[in-house]
Amino acid sequence: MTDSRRRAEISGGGFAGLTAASALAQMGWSVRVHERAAELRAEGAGIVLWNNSLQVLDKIGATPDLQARSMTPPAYETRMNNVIQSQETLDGIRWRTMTRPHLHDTLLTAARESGVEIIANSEVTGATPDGTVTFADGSSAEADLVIGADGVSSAVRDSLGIPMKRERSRDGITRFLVPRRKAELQALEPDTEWDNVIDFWNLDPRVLRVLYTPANDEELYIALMSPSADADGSRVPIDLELWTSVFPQLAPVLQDAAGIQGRYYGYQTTRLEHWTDGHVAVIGDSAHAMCPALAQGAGTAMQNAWTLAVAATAALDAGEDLPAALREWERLERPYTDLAQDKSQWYADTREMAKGNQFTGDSVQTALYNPTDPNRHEVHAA
Ligand code: FAD
Ligand code: 5PR
Repeated sequence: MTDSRRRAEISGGGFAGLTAASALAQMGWSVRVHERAAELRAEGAGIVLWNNSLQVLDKIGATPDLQARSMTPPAYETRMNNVIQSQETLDGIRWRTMTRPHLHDTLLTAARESGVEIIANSEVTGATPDGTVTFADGSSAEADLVIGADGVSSAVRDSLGIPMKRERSRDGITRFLVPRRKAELQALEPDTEWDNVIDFWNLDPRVLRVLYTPANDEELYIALMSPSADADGSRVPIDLELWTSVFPQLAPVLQDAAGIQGRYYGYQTTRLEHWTDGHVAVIGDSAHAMCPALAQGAGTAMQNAWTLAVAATAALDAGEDLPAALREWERLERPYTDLAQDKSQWYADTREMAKGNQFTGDSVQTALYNPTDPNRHEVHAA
């Protein structure tokens, strides 16, 4: 039996690829996701999602699953030298913290329930504008739409030869998931609200920062930032003596982190000349890797996955030219991602987040965006 449905082939089973896959499958497409790794799972520790991606999770039906093991902390607190600069309650801003494995499991379940075919050990080597995708085993496939959601080293992007600029920032981070140990932390600092996100900054005499993010009742995400030029600060496994001397109130959780190998990631931003070529589009880190300051790398990936699925489906329903529709999608949607990239890089370069009171103006525009509102562009134009 031949399948007369529209076909999408997606390279990469990360947050971008799985979101696009669920959306397209729910819009009637036949979808295959190719994941190079042997297993579908998320690397890394914790993650924060905002309204822009939470709206997409609502649409693909993944919210109940996500809610079950995630939280919204009472406030986002910023400290300098352990002195509180701000405690922002983020009223009116939808946000949630969780572990990366939990978000990935949630998206995987949604994709499977939507009828997506997910193929592990399937490495994509490239794509061509006519909608052909090629694989490491020498085979190839044809699709109406090919999506490169294969991360910062994207094979789909590189095979198309899209001009790209890469900028590296001076800071980087090592991330861990550790047990909450709330009672022990409370014993060390009884006046602290240990359910808050707490961004502990130290700039003088040495740049060292711990971003403390509760992910659920049992798990804590901690991110340890230092300049890449600081050999001891960026060492893995972490230099426990150094970190506990600067952050003694975090000793119990730093001790857990010291028992994990860890990996130091330098911040980078990549910008492409264009995100689409013929029947191929790139989304997520493949198209727009960004510094983590605004916590929007995955958020914008999921936002663009959704809007791409809507735009491609609408174009084919109307009998329009898909390549032209993809260019129009990029023209309308890209400014929101460009803004998130620019702002995240500015924060990374200036370390202005250390001042606190950051959730205003440009800095929350991406977080507040609703990519599922069909009238969103009219609202902005008006
Ligand atoms: P990836 O997650 O990289 O997924 C790509 C997938 O494609 C992988 O599974 C890979 O194995 C697969 N693949 C690669 N090549 C091939 C190939 N040739 N063929 C087949 N499969 C392939 N974002 C947030 O929104 N909130 C946060 O709080 C946040 N914190 C962050 C903290 C740090 C320190 C960093 C570095 C990033 C953070 N991000 C955050 C950003 C976020 O992690 C990324 O933007 C997001 O993971 C990108 O998703 P993706 O699906 O595009 O790419
Ligand atoms: N927010 C989050 C995060 O993980 C990081 C930053 C901000 C959720 C670092 O990993 O500012 O670097 C940041």
